[in-house]
Amino acid sequence: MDGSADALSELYADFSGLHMEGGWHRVKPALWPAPLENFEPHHWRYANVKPLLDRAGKLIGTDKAERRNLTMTNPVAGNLYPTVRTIVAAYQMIKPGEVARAHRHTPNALRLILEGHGTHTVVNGNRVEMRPGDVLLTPAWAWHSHDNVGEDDCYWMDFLDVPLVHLLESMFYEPHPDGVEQDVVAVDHSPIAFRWEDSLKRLEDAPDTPEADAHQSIELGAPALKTISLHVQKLHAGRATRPRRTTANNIFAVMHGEGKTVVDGKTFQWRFGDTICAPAWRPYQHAASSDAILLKVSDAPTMAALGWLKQEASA
Ligand code: GTQ
Ligand code: FE2
Repeated sequence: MDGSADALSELYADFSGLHMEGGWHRVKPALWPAPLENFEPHHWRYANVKPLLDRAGKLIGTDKAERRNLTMTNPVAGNLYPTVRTIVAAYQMIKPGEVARAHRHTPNALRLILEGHGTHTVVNGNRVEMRPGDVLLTPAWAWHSHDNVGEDDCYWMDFLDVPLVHLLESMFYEPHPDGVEQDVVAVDHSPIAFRWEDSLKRLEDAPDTPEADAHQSIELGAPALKTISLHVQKLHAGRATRPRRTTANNIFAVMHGEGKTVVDGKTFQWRFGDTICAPAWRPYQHAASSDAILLKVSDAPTMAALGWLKQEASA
């Protein structure tokens, strides 16, 4: 091989002319030995979020915003939307008397109710009350609206696989032609509703799991959604979990108690309503100062379906 430097540069110029590149000549490699540190570990405090939602509540009505939601944007440089690669998390608030109009979309969604009574979600014609600690599912393409007929401002967290849908270019969205669904049926028990009191009961009977990322854990649905799994996890006061890492992208929402989580060397002190993200392959470890309960929202089902779910204890 004795191609001259000039001949090589000409070849590379001709590659670009055809919108091509030599695999050996890439500016950035296409393959690497292990997941990159891309999305950042981060912590959002409910105490900071709530006043912002209240201010938005004074300025933005359901006429201007179909949803009064505040998304958690991962701080990695250049990011405009996802919380982790495949999932976006948001806080949402709905005021007494408001209706968040019906729509449907290909992204899967779920909600974790934080505070307030009198709020409902209507999913495919079934109207279900949402109470604090409850988790409600909105599977892909299901019609859904929310309403608040109570006296409290209601706060919850949303999790959606919108960033995955963006990556796969599979987005469809449509508003309901009637604004909200007609002929709605009130239901209390529903496969899309996981009640706080049921989760607490199941957790009490759950075995101790010293090797896992929580001391006791139950799964909601199996999995809850095709792309997202949900685990309600108990952390016992004064006892740290084993540090681990996984290819799954995980988001933790604090349902109860106080503690700290170390994600890849960053320490986050959390309390009720906070959100912590542990992006793929970042080691994480929890330690609660009082008995605590987290909701783990994970893209593990996506990774598993594709054969890419890997997890291990880490240092
Ligand atoms: O409540 O339907 O945070 O469609 C983002 C998109 C909430 C919802 C979000 C949504 C919703
Ligand atoms: Fe939606």
